[in-house]
Amino acid sequence: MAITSDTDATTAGPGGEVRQVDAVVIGAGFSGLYLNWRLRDTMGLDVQVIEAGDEVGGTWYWNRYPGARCDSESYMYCFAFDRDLMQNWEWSGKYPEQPEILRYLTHVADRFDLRRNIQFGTRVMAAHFDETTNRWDVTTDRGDRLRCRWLITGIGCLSSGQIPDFPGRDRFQGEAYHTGSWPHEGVDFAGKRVIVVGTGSSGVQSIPVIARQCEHLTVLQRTPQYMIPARHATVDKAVLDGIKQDYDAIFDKARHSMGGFPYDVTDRSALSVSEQERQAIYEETWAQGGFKFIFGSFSDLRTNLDASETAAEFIRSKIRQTVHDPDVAERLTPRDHPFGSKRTLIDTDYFETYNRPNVTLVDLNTSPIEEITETGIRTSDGLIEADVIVYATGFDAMTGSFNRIDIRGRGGERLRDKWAAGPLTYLGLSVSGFPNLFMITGPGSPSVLTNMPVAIEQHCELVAGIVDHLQEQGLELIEAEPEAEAAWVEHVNELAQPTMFMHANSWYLGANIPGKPRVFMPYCGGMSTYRNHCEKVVANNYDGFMLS
Ligand code: NA7
Repeated sequence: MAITSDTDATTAGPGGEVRQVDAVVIGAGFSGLYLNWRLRDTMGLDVQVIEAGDEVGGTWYWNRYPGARCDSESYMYCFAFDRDLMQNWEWSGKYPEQPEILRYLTHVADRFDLRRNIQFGTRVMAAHFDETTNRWDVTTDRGDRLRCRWLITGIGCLSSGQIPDFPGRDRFQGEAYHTGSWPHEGVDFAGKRVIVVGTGSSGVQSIPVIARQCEHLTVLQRTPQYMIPARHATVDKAVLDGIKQDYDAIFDKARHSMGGFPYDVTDRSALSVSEQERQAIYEETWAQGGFKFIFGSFSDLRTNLDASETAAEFIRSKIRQTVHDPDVAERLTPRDHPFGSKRTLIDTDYFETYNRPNVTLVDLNTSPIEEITETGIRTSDGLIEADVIVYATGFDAMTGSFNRIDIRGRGGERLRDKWAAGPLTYLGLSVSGFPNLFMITGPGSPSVLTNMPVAIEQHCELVAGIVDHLQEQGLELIEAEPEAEAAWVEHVNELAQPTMFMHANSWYLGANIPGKPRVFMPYCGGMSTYRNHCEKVVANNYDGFMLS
């Protein structure tokens, strides 16, 4: 059976009239919704948003797999641009589930009447900069042709799902799904034999839920992961009301923090305390759950291998305590990469799931996949028969969604050619040779290393400020200087070098996609430093940009 995937795209149609607008925004997730409101309603621009899905939501429209949940706490995983919106929305739990986030985003779209200039069910296929008109010419898979002054991408960092090219992949006759393009009607696992391939966030969230629903679940694991318990719970209304009263201060703290969270951050080294004290601190932050284990325990878990190893060993001991079968526990125990080198995962009942009699763990390092057959997946240990295969195999992160669009700048230069050896940007926002193109949370910005809505709002506000400035000054174009871009790329690389991030094969480095250049893509200097830097750029008359 064909695998459902959001990566399908038809070619551009013949096209009719060219529609002139001020701005084309690609995507109607958090970024596109906020930009639409900001540019249209506060600046009076003629904006056209183009969205591939049939509703708003972006990531949260597509990722509907069982157990899909955000690992930022709900009271912080929202917009902060409108006080009434913040005060009126009620989150139900500590971590918001996908349906609740989607409800929130549809509520935002309703509240600000955002749908009327969003074209749904449409993919942007190409965007070419025309140097004679200083405009972007945009075409879609429905044959639309638009000409705009500003081209802004809100296409997400993890939107191009990837299913590895396993031999025989298309032979499977059962149901097969990628977590990132899950059927909207849901999947009935009752009485079925299921295989989940992959143990990143999507696998780890879905595995416990699928295990409870299906007859038998086999998990195919390539890399065991470090995980911190979420300690998910319903949110007491009184607590939420208290937070709301303090929202201004909370968001201010988040905006000026490392990760976009309003958490108190310690500057204590894991190596500066006694073993007993260290264990006590780990136990305390472990009991709180979520990212507080990182931010609230020690400052050097992501920068010092010895410090990181103390956290790794603590988590390994928790796995041993939780998983009854010592052999299974050992296979689930990460040893080949340091704690903090891959995306830290937040789980609910993940390790406990392996105590269920209907769950089997297969280590792909000792039993590699040989082929997919009509009835299941064959590893070197034999055929695992299945009715359903769930590919929780991740995304062509950060650059994949750009490469799917034929973006061409000055002289017809293709963005995908320019980025052939890794993404080149200034501030993760702008690319030299591609005037008036802005990328919300593009590669080279804090993006995926932060609480996304905080990063998104900062970028959208920066873009709105730039557009406003150019309009006020009667200027036509803004474009990154090649030298500033080169210096930024070097800076982003330099920052990453001493961190744990360089010690694992992660999607941050493009390592999950065969042939993708190994370059650390996000900016890891922190939200606060990045924000300050951007403010200086603006204050210094758009330092690093050419305005004309
Ligand atoms: P991830 O985090 O990229 O996880 C993908 C998983 O699939 C991971 O366990 C991979 O193993 C595994 N994988 C990928 N390719 C293969 C092949 N060829 N064979 C076997 N296993 C494979 O994607 P998610 O969707 O879980 O999460 C993405 C982000 O969404 C997440 O970080 C959050 O920010 C939200 P590997 O670890 O590479 O060995």
